[in-house]
Amino acid sequence: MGQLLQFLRVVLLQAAGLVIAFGAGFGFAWSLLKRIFITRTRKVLFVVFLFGVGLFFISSQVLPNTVEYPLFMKTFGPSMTHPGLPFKNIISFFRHLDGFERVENIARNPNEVPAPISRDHEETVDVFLETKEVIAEIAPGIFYNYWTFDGKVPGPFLRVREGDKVRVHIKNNDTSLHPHNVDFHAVTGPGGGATVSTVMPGETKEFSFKALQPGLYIYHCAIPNVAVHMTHGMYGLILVEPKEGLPKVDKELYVVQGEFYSTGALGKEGLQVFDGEAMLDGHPQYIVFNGKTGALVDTMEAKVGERVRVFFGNGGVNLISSFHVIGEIFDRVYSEGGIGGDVHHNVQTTLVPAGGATMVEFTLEVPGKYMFVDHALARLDRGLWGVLSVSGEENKEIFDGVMDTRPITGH
Ligand SMILES: [Cu+2]
Repeated sequence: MGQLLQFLRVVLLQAAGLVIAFGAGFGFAWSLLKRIFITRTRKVLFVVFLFGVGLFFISSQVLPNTVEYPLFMKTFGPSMTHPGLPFKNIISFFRHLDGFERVENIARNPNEVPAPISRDHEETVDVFLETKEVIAEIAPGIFYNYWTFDGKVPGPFLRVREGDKVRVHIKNNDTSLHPHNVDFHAVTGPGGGATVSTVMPGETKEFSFKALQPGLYIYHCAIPNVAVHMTHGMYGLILVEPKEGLPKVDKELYVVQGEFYSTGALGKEGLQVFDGEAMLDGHPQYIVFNGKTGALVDTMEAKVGERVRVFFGNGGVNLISSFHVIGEIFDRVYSEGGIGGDVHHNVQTTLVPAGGATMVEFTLEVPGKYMFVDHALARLDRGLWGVLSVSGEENKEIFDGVMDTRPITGH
């Protein structure tokens, strides 16, 4: 209830501001008219004339079809839904606020990667996904209504083998307020599965597909407005391993970049309402790895001598990622997540498009802290960074120097 009042306060303040501005403007115009036109009839006629002209020019632009937030949004996507939130949804969200699960930590642990597939034959693999709308912190003290696969962002890392038949079981939790579905980029078929997997709250569905081509693929919810569902956290990765498997490594990490659009400015505390206009404009308040700021701090560790593979995806919905690990060079990059084509060697920064993925591999030679970033570095301040801590023996042959531990405060 308190949160609803907080949201309504913003809307009411905006409305009050508008009334005050219009009132003062009208009073000012009226006092001017008094001087120009002497008779009352002429004054009134002139005001009616201005009102008529104004109505003619703005009517087609601003009259909303439904009452929603933000007001007056008009878009041209393939579905009838656009990134505004109908007021009735906002009200029902706040009415059900107590019914939502509060998730202590929305971030998917980057170490949650299933072991490589050891079998040498095709199988039918069952995959279970549950769509769930929850409330969790995006940053300390800042709460967001996440829509998820299995209550974490990103959804679970799925691992199958080329040629496998994948049987997908999708359930929409009964506390959800929206329908959801799943579109796997690994699927050959209409909508990547979205056309046959839409589940209303409380509903369960099943469909299957054959994993024809090896690669690392994004999966995501594709209910219109698709961008709105994705940017609430509905994405994850599925790896279709090639028949011969991938080269052996010592550690595999799972990282997905995503954008979050809130009406409150960056750092504004409390429960944040989704901002459809900011999404259309491509101005996210938060850009993060694994669902929240700090998700990859104190969660990634490795040892000198280990070979690391990062499964990296980009949930979008606007930005392209320039994925880079500070202090490392990617020995191998499976560009755009494709397996079976050329592998790129000795790459510093690799592009990952929205709705795309990549796999990078490197060997750790020297201990220390290695930052994961999108090298569009202005995004660091929106939360887009993580740290891989590497312990082990120094190797002066490769890296030698004295660490400067003085605080650096200059600009
Ligand atoms: Cu959805």
